[in-house]
Amino acid sequence: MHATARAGINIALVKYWGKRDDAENLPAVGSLSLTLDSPGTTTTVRFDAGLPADRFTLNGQERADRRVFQALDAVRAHAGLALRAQVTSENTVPTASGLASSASGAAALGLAAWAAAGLPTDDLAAQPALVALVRRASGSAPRSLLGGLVELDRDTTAVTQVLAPQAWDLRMVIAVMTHQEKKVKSRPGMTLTRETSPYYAAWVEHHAADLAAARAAIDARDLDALGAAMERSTLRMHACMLAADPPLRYLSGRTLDALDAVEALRADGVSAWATMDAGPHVKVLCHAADAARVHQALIDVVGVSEVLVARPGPGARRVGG
Ligand code: 2P0
Repeated sequence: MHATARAGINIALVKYWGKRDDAENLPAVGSLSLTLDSPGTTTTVRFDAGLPADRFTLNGQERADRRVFQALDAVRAHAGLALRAQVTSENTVPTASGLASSASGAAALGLAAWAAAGLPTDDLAAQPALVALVRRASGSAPRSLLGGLVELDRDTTAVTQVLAPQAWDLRMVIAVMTHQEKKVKSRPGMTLTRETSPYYAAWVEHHAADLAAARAAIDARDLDALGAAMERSTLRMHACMLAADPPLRYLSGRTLDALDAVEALRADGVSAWATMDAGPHVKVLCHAADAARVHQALIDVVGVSEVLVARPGPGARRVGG
Protein backbone atom coordinates (compact mmCIF):
# COMPACT_ATOMS: atom_id res chain seq x y z
CA MET A 1 0.00 0.00 0.00
CA HIS A 2 2.39 2.65 -1.19
CA ALA A 3 2.59 5.17 -4.02
CA THR A 4 4.79 8.02 -5.19
CA ALA A 5 3.47 11.18 -6.85
CA ARG A 6 5.06 14.29 -8.31
CA ALA A 7 3.55 17.76 -8.72
CA GLY A 8 4.90 21.04 -10.05
CA ILE A 9 4.27 24.40 -8.45
CA ASN A 10 1.66 26.62 -10.04
CA ILE A 11 1.78 30.39 -10.37
CA ALA A 12 -1.53 32.24 -10.26
CA LEU A 13 -2.01 34.68 -13.14
CA VAL A 14 -5.30 35.79 -11.58
CA LYS A 15 -4.80 35.56 -7.83
CA TYR A 16 -6.63 33.88 -4.98
CA TRP A 17 -6.49 35.89 -1.74
CA GLY A 18 -9.18 35.61 0.94
CA LYS A 19 -11.57 32.94 2.16
CA ARG A 20 -15.33 32.72 2.48
CA ASP A 21 -15.07 29.78 4.91
CA ASP A 22 -12.00 29.20 7.06
CA ALA A 23 -12.77 25.66 8.25
CA GLU A 24 -13.32 24.24 4.76
CA ASN A 25 -10.79 26.66 3.25
CA LEU A 26 -13.25 27.88 0.62
CA PRO A 27 -11.94 30.79 -1.49
CA ALA A 28 -13.66 34.20 -1.62
CA VAL A 29 -12.57 34.53 -5.27
CA GLY A 30 -11.74 32.18 -8.15
CA SER A 31 -8.25 31.94 -9.64
CA LEU A 32 -6.39 31.01 -12.80
CA SER A 33 -2.86 29.64 -12.84
CA LEU A 34 -0.09 28.05 -14.85
CA THR A 35 1.28 24.73 -13.60
CA LEU A 36 5.05 24.49 -14.14
CA ASP A 37 7.21 21.48 -15.01
CA SER A 38 9.59 22.39 -12.16
CA PRO A 39 10.36 23.19 -9.39
CA GLY A 40 8.07 20.84 -7.53
CA THR A 41 7.55 18.14 -4.94
CA THR A 42 7.86 14.34 -5.03
CA THR A 43 6.12 12.47 -2.23
CA THR A 44 5.84 8.82 -1.23
CA VAL A 45 3.07 7.60 1.07
CA ARG A 46 3.23 4.13 2.61
CA PHE A 47 0.35 2.82 4.74
CA ASP A 48 1.90 0.33 7.15
CA ALA A 49 0.34 -1.90 9.84
CA GLY A 50 3.57 -1.65 11.85
CA LEU A 51 3.38 2.13 12.38
CA PRO A 52 1.92 3.41 15.69
CA ALA A 53 1.45 6.95 14.32
CA ASP A 54 1.71 8.96 11.08
CA ARG A 55 5.20 10.25 10.29
CA PHE A 56 6.22 12.98 7.85
CA THR A 57 9.72 13.71 6.57
CA LEU A 58 10.44 16.75 4.33
CA ASN A 59 13.85 16.94 2.65
CA GLY A 60 15.20 14.45 5.21
CA GLN A 61 13.84 16.26 8.29
CA GLU A 62 11.04 14.87 10.43
CA ARG A 63 8.17 17.38 10.79
CA ALA A 64 4.93 17.47 12.78
CA ASP A 65 2.68 19.11 10.17
CA ARG A 66 -0.99 19.09 11.15
CA ARG A 67 -2.13 19.69 7.56
CA VAL A 68 -0.31 16.55 6.36
CA PHE A 69 -1.92 14.41 9.05
CA GLN A 70 -5.37 15.90 8.32
CA ALA A 71 -4.97 15.03 4.64
CA LEU A 72 -4.12 11.43 5.60
CA ASP A 73 -7.19 11.32 7.90
CA ALA A 74 -9.38 12.45 4.99
CA VAL A 75 -7.99 9.74 2.69
CA ARG A 76 -8.45 7.10 5.41
CA ALA A 77 -12.05 8.21 5.99
CA HIS A 78 -12.79 8.07 2.27
CA ALA A 79 -11.14 4.67 1.74
CA GLY A 80 -12.36 3.09 5.01
CA LEU A 81 -8.79 2.53 6.15
CA ALA A 82 -7.26 2.55 9.64
CA LEU A 83 -3.54 2.14 8.92
CA ARG A 84 -1.02 4.86 9.82
CA ALA A 85 1.33 6.18 7.15
CA GLN A 86 4.92 7.14 6.51
CA VAL A 87 5.10 10.24 4.26
CA THR A 88 8.42 11.11 2.63
CA SER A 89 8.67 14.34 0.62
CA GLU A 90 11.41 15.92 -1.45
CA ASN A 91 10.87 19.56 -2.32
CA THR A 92 12.94 21.39 -4.92
CA VAL A 93 11.11 24.66 -4.14
CA PRO A 94 12.50 27.08 -1.52
CA THR A 95 10.03 26.26 1.28
CA ALA A 96 7.59 28.90 2.63
CA SER A 97 9.19 31.90 0.97
CA GLY A 98 6.26 32.71 -1.31
CA LEU A 99 7.23 30.37 -4.13
CA ALA A 100 4.15 28.15 -3.93
CA SER A 101 5.87 25.20 -2.23
CA SER A 102 2.68 24.42 -0.30
CA ALA A 103 0.73 23.96 -3.55
CA SER A 104 3.02 21.34 -5.10
CA GLY A 105 3.46 19.74 -1.67
CA ALA A 106 -0.26 19.35 -0.98
CA ALA A 107 -1.02 18.13 -4.52
CA ALA A 108 1.75 15.50 -4.45
CA LEU A 109 0.76 14.39 -0.94
CA GLY A 110 -2.93 14.16 -1.80
CA LEU A 111 -2.36 12.10 -4.93
CA ALA A 112 0.25 9.79 -3.33
CA ALA A 113 -2.02 9.08 -0.33
CA TRP A 114 -5.07 8.65 -2.59
CA ALA A 115 -3.20 6.17 -4.81
CA ALA A 116 -1.61 4.31 -1.87
CA ALA A 117 -5.12 3.78 -0.45
CA GLY A 118 -6.14 2.15 -3.75
CA LEU A 119 -8.48 4.98 -4.83
CA PRO A 120 -8.87 5.79 -8.58
CA THR A 121 -6.33 8.17 -10.11
CA ASP A 122 -7.27 8.37 -13.80
CA ASP A 123 -9.16 11.71 -13.75
CA LEU A 124 -8.12 13.71 -10.68
CA ALA A 125 -10.42 16.70 -11.26
CA ALA A 126 -13.39 14.30 -11.25
CA GLN A 127 -12.66 13.23 -7.64
CA PRO A 128 -14.29 15.94 -5.49
CA ALA A 129 -13.11 14.31 -2.25
CA LEU A 130 -9.50 14.43 -3.46
CA VAL A 131 -9.83 18.04 -4.64
CA ALA A 132 -11.37 19.00 -1.27
CA LEU A 133 -8.70 17.37 0.89
CA VAL A 134 -5.95 18.96 -1.21
CA ARG A 135 -7.73 22.35 -0.92
CA ARG A 136 -7.98 22.09 2.88
CA ALA A 137 -4.20 21.58 2.99
CA SER A 138 -3.55 24.56 0.66
CA GLY A 139 -6.12 26.64 -1.19
CA SER A 140 -3.98 27.02 -4.32
CA ALA A 141 -2.98 23.33 -4.44
CA PRO A 142 -5.94 21.85 -6.37
CA ARG A 143 -4.64 23.85 -9.36
CA SER A 144 -1.43 21.74 -9.32
CA LEU A 145 -3.53 18.58 -9.80
CA LEU A 146 -3.93 19.64 -13.45
CA GLY A 147 -1.39 20.74 -16.06
CA GLY A 148 -1.07 23.90 -18.14
CA LEU A 149 -3.49 26.78 -17.56
CA VAL A 150 -6.00 25.87 -14.86
CA GLU A 151 -9.03 27.65 -13.39
CA LEU A 152 -10.36 27.11 -9.88
CA ASP A 153 -14.03 28.11 -9.73
CA ARG A 154 -15.02 30.14 -6.67
CA ASP A 155 -18.52 28.68 -6.30
CA THR A 156 -18.05 24.98 -7.13
CA THR A 157 -14.34 24.91 -6.07
CA ALA A 158 -13.83 22.54 -9.02
CA VAL A 159 -10.63 22.77 -11.07
CA THR A 160 -10.66 22.70 -14.89
CA GLN A 161 -7.89 22.75 -17.43
CA VAL A 162 -8.27 25.87 -19.59
CA LEU A 163 -5.34 25.03 -21.91
CA ALA A 164 -3.01 22.01 -22.07
CA PRO A 165 0.69 22.64 -21.31
CA GLN A 166 1.84 22.06 -24.90
CA ALA A 167 -0.89 24.26 -26.45
CA TRP A 168 0.94 27.58 -25.98
CA ASP A 169 4.73 27.87 -25.85
CA LEU A 170 5.10 30.15 -22.83
CA ARG A 171 7.79 30.42 -20.18
CA MET A 172 7.70 31.58 -16.58
CA VAL A 173 11.00 33.18 -15.63
CA ILE A 174 11.35 33.30 -11.84
CA ALA A 175 13.62 35.80 -10.10
CA VAL A 176 14.32 34.36 -6.63
CA MET A 177 15.01 37.20 -4.21
CA THR A 178 15.64 35.29 -0.97
CA HIS A 179 15.65 31.81 0.50
CA GLN A 180 14.31 33.08 3.84
CA GLU A 181 10.87 32.02 5.04
CA LYS A 182 8.22 34.72 4.81
CA LYS A 183 7.28 36.61 7.98
CA VAL A 184 3.51 36.18 7.69
CA LYS A 185 2.14 32.92 6.28
CA SER A 186 -0.71 33.10 3.76
CA ARG A 187 -3.42 31.90 6.14
CA PRO A 188 -3.02 34.59 8.84
CA GLY A 189 -2.21 37.08 6.07
CA MET A 190 -5.55 36.41 4.37
CA THR A 191 -7.45 36.72 7.66
CA LEU A 192 -5.73 40.02 8.48
CA THR A 193 -6.52 41.38 5.02
CA ARG A 194 -10.17 40.36 5.15
CA GLU A 195 -10.66 41.77 8.65
CA THR A 196 -8.77 45.05 8.37
CA SER A 197 -8.20 46.15 4.76
CA PRO A 198 -10.75 48.73 3.57
CA TYR A 199 -9.90 47.60 0.02
CA TYR A 200 -10.86 43.95 0.57
CA ALA A 201 -14.46 44.35 -0.62
CA ALA A 202 -13.25 46.13 -3.76
CA TRP A 203 -10.70 43.34 -4.41
CA VAL A 204 -13.43 40.70 -4.25
CA GLU A 205 -15.88 42.80 -6.28
CA HIS A 206 -13.51 43.44 -9.21
CA HIS A 207 -11.99 39.97 -9.29
CA ALA A 208 -14.46 38.35 -11.70
CA ALA A 209 -13.67 40.95 -14.38
CA ASP A 210 -9.92 40.14 -14.24
CA LEU A 211 -10.74 36.42 -14.54
CA ALA A 212 -13.00 37.02 -17.55
CA ALA A 213 -10.34 39.15 -19.25
CA ALA A 214 -7.70 36.45 -18.66
CA ARG A 215 -9.95 33.71 -20.04
CA ALA A 216 -10.70 35.76 -23.19
CA ALA A 217 -6.99 36.51 -23.68
CA ILE A 218 -6.13 32.80 -23.40
CA ASP A 219 -8.82 31.92 -25.95
CA ALA A 220 -7.28 34.46 -28.35
CA ARG A 221 -3.67 33.40 -27.43
CA ASP A 222 -3.07 37.11 -26.78
CA LEU A 223 -0.12 37.36 -24.37
CA ASP A 224 -0.28 41.17 -24.13
CA ALA A 225 -3.91 41.03 -22.99
CA LEU A 226 -3.25 38.10 -20.63
CA GLY A 227 -0.21 39.87 -19.19
CA ALA A 228 -2.15 43.08 -18.59
CA ALA A 229 -4.89 41.17 -16.71
CA MET A 230 -2.21 39.32 -14.77
CA GLU A 231 -0.39 42.47 -13.63
CA ARG A 232 -3.71 44.09 -12.67
CA SER A 233 -4.57 41.08 -10.53
CA THR A 234 -1.28 40.90 -8.64
CA LEU A 235 -1.07 44.66 -8.04
CA ARG A 236 -4.69 44.85 -6.85
CA MET A 237 -4.00 41.95 -4.45
CA HIS A 238 -0.88 43.65 -3.08
CA ALA A 239 -2.66 47.01 -2.82
CA CYS A 240 -5.34 45.29 -0.75
CA MET A 241 -2.69 43.70 1.53
CA LEU A 242 -0.75 46.97 1.91
CA ALA A 243 -3.94 48.64 3.16
CA ALA A 244 -4.34 46.09 5.99
CA ASP A 245 -3.74 47.16 9.60
CA PRO A 246 -0.92 46.49 10.37
CA PRO A 247 0.13 46.64 6.70
CA LEU A 248 1.03 43.38 5.02
CA ARG A 249 3.98 43.97 2.72
CA TYR A 250 5.56 41.01 0.95
CA LEU A 251 7.26 43.11 -1.76
CA SER A 252 10.82 44.36 -1.33
CA GLY A 253 12.87 47.07 -3.02
CA ARG A 254 14.37 44.40 -5.28
CA THR A 255 10.84 43.43 -6.33
CA LEU A 256 10.24 46.96 -7.60
CA ASP A 257 13.64 47.02 -9.36
CA ALA A 258 12.64 43.80 -11.16
CA LEU A 259 9.31 45.41 -12.16
CA ASP A 260 11.28 48.31 -13.67
CA ALA A 261 13.34 45.76 -15.65
CA VAL A 262 10.14 44.13 -16.95
CA GLU A 263 8.75 47.52 -18.01
CA ALA A 264 12.01 48.28 -19.81
CA LEU A 265 11.74 44.96 -21.67
CA ARG A 266 8.24 45.90 -22.82
CA ALA A 267 9.43 49.31 -23.95
CA ASP A 268 11.92 47.32 -26.07
CA GLY A 269 9.15 45.30 -27.67
CA VAL A 270 9.34 42.13 -25.51
CA SER A 271 5.99 40.84 -24.27
CA ALA A 272 7.00 40.21 -20.63
CA TRP A 273 4.57 40.42 -17.70
CA ALA A 274 5.18 40.16 -13.97
CA THR A 275 3.38 38.64 -11.02
CA MET A 276 4.19 38.40 -7.31
CA ASP A 277 2.70 36.17 -4.60
CA ALA A 278 3.07 36.20 -0.82
CA GLY A 279 6.78 36.95 -1.08
CA PRO A 280 9.26 39.26 -2.84
CA HIS A 281 9.97 37.01 -5.85
CA VAL A 282 9.02 38.19 -9.33
CA LYS A 283 7.70 35.70 -11.89
CA VAL A 284 7.68 36.85 -15.49
CA LEU A 285 5.47 35.33 -18.16
CA CYS A 286 6.76 35.54 -21.74
CA HIS A 287 6.97 33.68 -25.05
CA ALA A 288 9.53 30.84 -25.15
CA ALA A 289 11.50 32.75 -27.78
CA ASP A 290 12.01 35.69 -25.37
CA ALA A 291 12.95 33.64 -22.28
CA ALA A 292 16.73 34.09 -22.66
CA ARG A 293 16.34 37.88 -22.87
CA VAL A 294 14.04 38.01 -19.86
CA HIS A 295 16.43 35.73 -17.94
CA GLN A 296 19.36 38.09 -18.62
CA ALA A 297 17.37 41.19 -17.68
CA LEU A 298 16.42 39.66 -14.32
CA ILE A 299 19.96 38.43 -13.57
CA ASP A 300 21.08 42.04 -14.07
CA VAL A 301 18.77 43.27 -11.27
CA VAL A 302 20.92 43.90 -8.20
CA GLY A 303 20.12 41.53 -5.33
CA VAL A 304 18.45 38.79 -7.37
CA SER A 305 19.96 35.56 -6.04
CA GLU A 306 18.89 33.10 -8.72
CA VAL A 307 16.78 33.06 -11.92
CA LEU A 308 14.89 29.94 -13.03
CA VAL A 309 13.21 29.38 -16.39
CA ALA A 310 10.18 27.08 -16.13
CA ARG A 311 7.93 25.62 -18.81
CA PRO A 312 4.22 24.83 -18.61
CA GLY A 313 4.05 21.40 -17.02
CA PRO A 314 1.75 18.44 -16.46
CA GLY A 315 -0.59 18.00 -13.51
CA ALA A 316 0.18 15.83 -10.50
CA ARG A 317 1.00 12.29 -11.60
CA ARG A 318 2.15 8.98 -10.20
CA VAL A 319 5.78 8.08 -10.71
CA GLY A 320 7.55 4.75 -10.27
CA GLY A 321 5.57 1.56 -9.77
C1 2P0 B 1 -2.43 32.20 -5.27
N1 2P0 B 1 -1.50 32.66 -2.99
O1 2P0 B 1 -3.47 32.34 -5.95
C2 2P0 B 1 -2.26 33.14 -4.10
C3 2P0 B 1 -1.62 34.42 -4.50
C4 2P0 B 1 -0.48 33.59 -2.59
C5 2P0 B 1 -0.76 34.83 -3.32
O2 2P0 B 1 -2.71 30.82 -2.75
O3 2P0 B 1 -4.36 29.50 3.18
O4 2P0 B 1 -0.92 28.27 0.75
O5 2P0 B 1 -3.57 27.30 2.32
O6 2P0 B 1 -5.40 28.48 1.18
O7 2P0 B 1 -2.68 28.18 -1.03
C6 2P0 B 1 -1.11 31.18 -1.08
O8 2P0 B 1 -1.55 30.33 -0.34
O9 2P0 B 1 -3.11 29.42 1.11
C7 2P0 B 1 -1.84 31.53 -2.32
P1 2P0 B 1 -4.15 28.64 1.98
P2 2P0 B 1 -2.06 28.92 0.07
O10 2P0 B 1 -1.55 31.40 -5.57
